[in-house]
Amino acid sequence: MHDQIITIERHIVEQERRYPQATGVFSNLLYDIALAAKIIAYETTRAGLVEILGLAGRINVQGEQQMKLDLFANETMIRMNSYTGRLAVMASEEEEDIIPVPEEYGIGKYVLVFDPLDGSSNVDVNVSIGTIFGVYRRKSKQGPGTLEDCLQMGRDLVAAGYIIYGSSTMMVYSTGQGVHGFTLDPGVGEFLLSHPDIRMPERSKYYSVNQGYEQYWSEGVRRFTWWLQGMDREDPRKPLSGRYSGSLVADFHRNLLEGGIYYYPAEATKPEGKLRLVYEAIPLAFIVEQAGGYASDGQRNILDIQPKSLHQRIPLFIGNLELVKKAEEFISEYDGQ
Ligand code: P6P
Repeated sequence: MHDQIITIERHIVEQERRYPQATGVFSNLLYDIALAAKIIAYETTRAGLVEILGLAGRINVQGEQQMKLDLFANETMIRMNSYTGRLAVMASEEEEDIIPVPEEYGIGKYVLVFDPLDGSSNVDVNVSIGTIFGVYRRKSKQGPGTLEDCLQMGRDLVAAGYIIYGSSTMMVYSTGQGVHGFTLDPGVGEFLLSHPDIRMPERSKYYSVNQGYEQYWSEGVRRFTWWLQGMDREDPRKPLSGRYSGSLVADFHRNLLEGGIYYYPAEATKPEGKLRLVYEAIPLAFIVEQAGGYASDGQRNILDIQPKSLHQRIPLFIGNLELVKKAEEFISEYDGQ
């Protein structure tokens, strides 16, 4: 019996077949993202070999030094999606404003929001980094897409996913029909289905948080962390292992496969936390819910939050449903929220 080899292209077509009215535009958009991922993956693995390492000498909208790989990933995502006629508008973590698509190539009905390279400070130390993306249908009626098209709630996502550039390159995505993982075979240049229908394990192994900031946490977050570590005498539990890489996509991916929680809470010095709502928290919240997990800002489901601005920050607790709900309980009980 020969196991069938399913490429991401074939998987996308098979998913499209379930929608008789599908025109193929959405499937082609997902191909475009997969192709952009292959191009970024190629450069990422070469980053140590060409002068692309080191700072690009520019400051991005986040006020952070832009690594050349940041720029390359951003340019690649924009170039691969600007001339296809499938998008009405884009938004990127690296761009202050929305990114219009050139009208002469046709204005499409989809919206793409993305963080082209999250965790890029890890490039120079060869820790896994990632691309995060979300796809919506445009809400505006015609003409160029608008800012409102990019500020939609996660409930309205039609697809979301991420690419992790690590010991291997994987693309994980969902169109609302479960979560599926594909591993890039660099020799062939194809993403092959390696993790069909990913479900978060019942039992959690890890918790991911930067404990260097513990002094800035609220009482509720501190107590939640002690509970995770098995130090809550009123509610003892088996301690989880701490795993924090400084790369959201890498930590999220590990917890998705092995069970656990990642959190970047509000802090005294960062009342909205650090992570971005539109192109980090919302797409990953869509993925985790499709895999049986849950994502919250400490009080509400991330997917039910209406974004107000493109680069809005949000506290994020994401992973195993039981653990995220427990975080909400501690915050409610001790922080009066
Ligand atoms: P800190 C990377 O900059 C990032 O956005 C996430 O990928 C990562 O989890 C977090 O920030 C790391 O931030 O403050 O712990 O160094």
